[in-house]
Amino acid sequence: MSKDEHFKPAYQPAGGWGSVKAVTSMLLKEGAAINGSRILLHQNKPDGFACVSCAWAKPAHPHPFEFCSNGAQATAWEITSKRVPPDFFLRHTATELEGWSDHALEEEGRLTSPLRWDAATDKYLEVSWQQAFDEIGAELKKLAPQSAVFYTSGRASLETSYMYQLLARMYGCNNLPDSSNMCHESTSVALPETIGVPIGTVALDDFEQTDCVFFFGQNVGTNSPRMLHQLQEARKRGVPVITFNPLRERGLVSFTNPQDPAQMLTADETGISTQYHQLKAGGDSAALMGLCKFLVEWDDAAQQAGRARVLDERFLAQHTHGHAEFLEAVRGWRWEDIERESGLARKALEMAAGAYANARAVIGIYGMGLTQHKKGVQNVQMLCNLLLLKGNIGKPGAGICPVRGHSNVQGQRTVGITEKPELAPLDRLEKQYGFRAPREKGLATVEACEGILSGEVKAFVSLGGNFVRAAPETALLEAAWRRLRLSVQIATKLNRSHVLHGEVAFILPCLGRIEIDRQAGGEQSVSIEDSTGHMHGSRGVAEPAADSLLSEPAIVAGIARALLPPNPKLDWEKWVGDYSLIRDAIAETYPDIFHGFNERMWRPGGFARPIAARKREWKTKTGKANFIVPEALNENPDMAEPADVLRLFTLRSDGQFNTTVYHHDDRFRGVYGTRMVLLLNLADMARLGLAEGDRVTAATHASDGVARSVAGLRITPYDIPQGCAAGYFPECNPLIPLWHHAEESMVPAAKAISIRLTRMEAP
Ligand SMILES: Nc1nc2c(c(=O)[nH]1)N[C@H]1C(S)=C(S)[C@@H](COP(=O)(O)OP(=O)(O)OC[C@H]3O[C@@H](n4cnc5c(=O)[nH]c(N)nc54)[C@H](O)[C@@H]3O)O[C@H]1N2
Ligand SMILES: Nc1nc2c(c(=O)[nH]1)N[C@H]1C(S)=C(S)[C@@H](COP(=O)(O)OP(=O)(O)OC[C@H]3O[C@@H](n4cnc5c(=O)[nH]c(N)nc54)[C@H](O)[C@@H]3O)O[C@H]1N2
Ligand SMILES: [Mo]
Repeated sequence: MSKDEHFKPAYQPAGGWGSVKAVTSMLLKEGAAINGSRILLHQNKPDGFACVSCAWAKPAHPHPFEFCSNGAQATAWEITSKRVPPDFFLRHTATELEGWSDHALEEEGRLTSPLRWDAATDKYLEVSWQQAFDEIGAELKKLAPQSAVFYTSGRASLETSYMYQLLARMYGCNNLPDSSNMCHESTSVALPETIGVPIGTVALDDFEQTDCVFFFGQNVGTNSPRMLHQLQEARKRGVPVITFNPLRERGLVSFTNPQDPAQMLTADETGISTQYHQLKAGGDSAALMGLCKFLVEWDDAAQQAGRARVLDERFLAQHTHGHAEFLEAVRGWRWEDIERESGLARKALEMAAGAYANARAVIGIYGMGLTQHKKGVQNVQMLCNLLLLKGNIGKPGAGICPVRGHSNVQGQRTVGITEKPELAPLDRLEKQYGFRAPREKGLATVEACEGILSGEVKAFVSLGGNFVRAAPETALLEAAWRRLRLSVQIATKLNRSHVLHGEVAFILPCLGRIEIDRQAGGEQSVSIEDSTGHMHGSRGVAEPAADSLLSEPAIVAGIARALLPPNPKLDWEKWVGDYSLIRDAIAETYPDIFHGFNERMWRPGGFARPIAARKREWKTKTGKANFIVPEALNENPDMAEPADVLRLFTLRSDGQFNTTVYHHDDRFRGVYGTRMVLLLNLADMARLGLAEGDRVTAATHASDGVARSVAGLRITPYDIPQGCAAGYFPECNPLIPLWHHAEESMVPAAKAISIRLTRMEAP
């Protein structure tokens, strides 16, 4: 154990002094203390910038400090005073940088100049913007459009995203995978089929009216901490919060509000979860089935005894389709199967079902614990089934609430970033811009990986993100990544997807959202959509990290002008001069959502897009909300699990934003100084002959002939169900086979991977 590594049980509540300390030390470390605290006052304010961290809703009446320690951390990371000037690359070859950690690469600071990799010296060398655009355009013109991929990470604004999808489509492909292909795509596939909308139905005011909150596989304290405000208010009103999560997460257990001085001084903790069910990873469909089974049994008994019904009979009859089949299927599932697959006792499920039955209005919140499974779509649909049983969709205080990840990941889909041509208004785009839009299905993330592995994908353009670290099958993917003809990275900070590169490779550094964006028409603002379908304006407040940076819209336009023939209906240059023209164009393509875009974007709390299911209008094939009967309750059907195999799920720590590792501590889980850990149940440790501190190699248990392993993981005992193991994302990504993904949505099944452990000899 290195001297910096230590482990202690986490005792502090989420929020509280811990977060204040974390904010201050991050600002100091990034050399941004004075400026930083001024800038933070503008975070998530109606006239300021939308936080670059999570996508949680921004209230109309924000707190004076409407940010969490993680949002502040993300801000400090972006406005850092550290820079990566071109001479950094004269000192380090790309091959040398491959040896650097995720943290070390990004820690160098903000990229400042456009760079082109030079084969003779193995170094990235400075080029002019025009040269970069011209060469990228020339390379892409040589390729068949189907062999190029235009990936987006969920941070880019609505304006940039709209331009980017136009660029790809005018070039000739729908290859527009998005980080949401690894994230909430299970939601985007599940919800249209069941309730006729691709997004959640809950708005902030529903939290004020709810009676009960169910929480599945979302780590609010780390990943969407501002939601703790709504949860804490609800708890003060006595609203039960019922959590299903294999780990006891601090943020779901208790919370001290750092904006409430009285609570800070007394260290008074509000308990968040009133029930905490530590189910087996991948046990959610079974647990949800158990809840439904109790409700149906109680309802059957009530009918027999002539008492009031437990289910919402009128809602079922008037608004749903397939309820009779679903109730019949529920009656048929056996308790022993439900208990085995969920890892929960029937008694525990009864308690949770009781709280549900007693509530007038229930919100179902969920995150990656549901979506990143082989049965990810089914999981989301099972949660819908539960909510529908008592009419908990489309009434005040109730609804389904997927917690989106990146700050504009939902919005990118709204303005056309999708590989599925049927989800983009292609006819309208054709008319608006006078071109023939490609109609072939494009590549989703997993398919893009397959294409890279097979060599069919030859060019990869990345609007943000860190694809080779975020995707599964790391070893094969990294090797294939080097065989790309062209890699183009539009980015703020250096990461592994840049230092590994194609034959022709560019890094194009861009402004971040927090920075002032000066264009021909003056200072520009952008917009984003939050998790609850509200659109917000965002105005940068910090001085740009370097004069040589271009904005994301300017970079997309630069590539477009080099690549595409001139088009009398589209003046990219004019758009870059004045982003309100891009918003006018968006409003023309999507009038229902974006009419009056420029006027409405500064409304406090944002403007809401129409969500039909909120009004109990069901835009489904049946015209009703559909119950969907699950096929099976086992969530890991494609990976065998003999007795010595564990089910691994991958996690985010308090010190990271996805592949951006701010530091190596996870204060809520008591892990300090390292991320190379494996959290295990003590009984499993005893059974497998492992002791705390042992170093192990984890190897994927699969019979496809590919060896996948991660060495050097430290065994750390933890409160986790037997048979499960937890490790960090992205360190554990080499263990995920590319074929191990959700059935309909193709989201990599990062929350259930069969692994076997071998102890490493002490050095
Ligand atoms: N600070 C910070 N904020 C972030 C991010 C970040 O990295 N750092 N990432 C952003 C992004 S892109 C996203 S998508 C979101 C992700 O936010 P979350 O949806 O919270 O995702 P994870 O942290 O991957 O895991 C969520 C929780 O699922 C639990 N879990 C694991 N397996 C299962 C299971 O089978 N069933 C159940 N019920 N629970 C399970 C884990 O214990 C964990 O508490 O956060 C966003 N916000
Ligand atoms: N095992 C496992 N794998 C997972 C997950 C998991 O839970 N487990 N989660 C998945 C999920 S939910 C997601 S969303 C993906 C995340 O996948 P990505 O979105 O691809 O990855 P990020 O780590 O968010 O990208 C970080 C990089 O974005 C760039 N960047 C930051 N800000 C900006 C900006 O303003 N503009 C531009 N152009 N670039 C910027 C920086 O260069 C930074 O290095 O990972 C997925 N992978
Ligand atoms: Mo995500």
